[in-house]
Amino acid sequence: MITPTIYDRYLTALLAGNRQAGTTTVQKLLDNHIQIKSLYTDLFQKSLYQVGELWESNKITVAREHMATAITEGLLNLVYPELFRGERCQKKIVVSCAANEFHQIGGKMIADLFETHGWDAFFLGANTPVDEMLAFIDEEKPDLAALSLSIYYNMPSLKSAVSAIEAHFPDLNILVGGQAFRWGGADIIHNFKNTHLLKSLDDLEKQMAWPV
Ligand code: B12
Repeated sequence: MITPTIYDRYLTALLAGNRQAGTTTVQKLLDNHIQIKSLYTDLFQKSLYQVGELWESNKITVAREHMATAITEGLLNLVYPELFRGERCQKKIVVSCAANEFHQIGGKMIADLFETHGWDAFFLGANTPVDEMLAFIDEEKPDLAALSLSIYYNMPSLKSAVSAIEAHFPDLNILVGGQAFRWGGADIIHNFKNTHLLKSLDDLEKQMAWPV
């Protein structure tokens, strides 16, 4: 469990650039069998949202925000051995960010969570051009696709990606999510029959046995 003391110690280490202390905290939580979902939301996501607020209110520099983000991406790799422990279910998902979307940590978490449930998760990262995404889906023939969006003004880009995927792969279900949907966007998704907006990792886990 992530107590307020653990969280505060972690955030202090993150902002100070103390990778060793950050690693120790995360490794201890993993050794104590913390749920991956809790580690992701209650430590990594929570601290990065706080970093975002500090950055927005000019309390930390862009450089310090970049450093905290880079450290978090490194710490996510500590979780790697945990991802593949469960039984494999022979299902595939392709997870990506839309074109012009550079926030990739949320999408990576989605891919990781599917991996812990036995899926083969292909994570394409940030800013994937639509044509490249289509070509990859065609090569891998996944059971499901997922798109992550953080910036609301990138909604047209997400819409283009969803529209192209549905046109080329009419039977493929598409999950969309990310903090861009805090500011709206659900109406856009309603126009696509195979596209489903999920608000959180809890909602995602409920859908994990997606009927594909
Ligand atoms: C790190 C960061 C960056 C980095 C990203 C690097 C990287 N490697 O990812 C960089 C420097 C590139 C960046 C750039 C920008 N950023 Co920025 N960034 C952040 C920051 C601090 C953390 C992002 C993060 O990783 N969060 C943690 C993850 C885990 O959270 P998450 O993405 O929400 O994901 C969770 C859920 O949403 C969900 N989820 C996510 N995807 C999906 C998909 C599916 C299918 C499902 C089911 C669920 C799901 O699951 C995840 C786990 O729970 C945020 C602050 C914040 N509030 O997040 C600002 C933030 C997102 N950025 C912001 C802004 C404004 C920008 C810039 C426009 C700044 C600028 N002027 O250049 C650019 C835009 C770049 C672009 N075109 O994309 C604003 C967005 C405000 C808004 N209204 O849209 C924020 C909120 C900062 C703020 N104001 O507080 N940023």
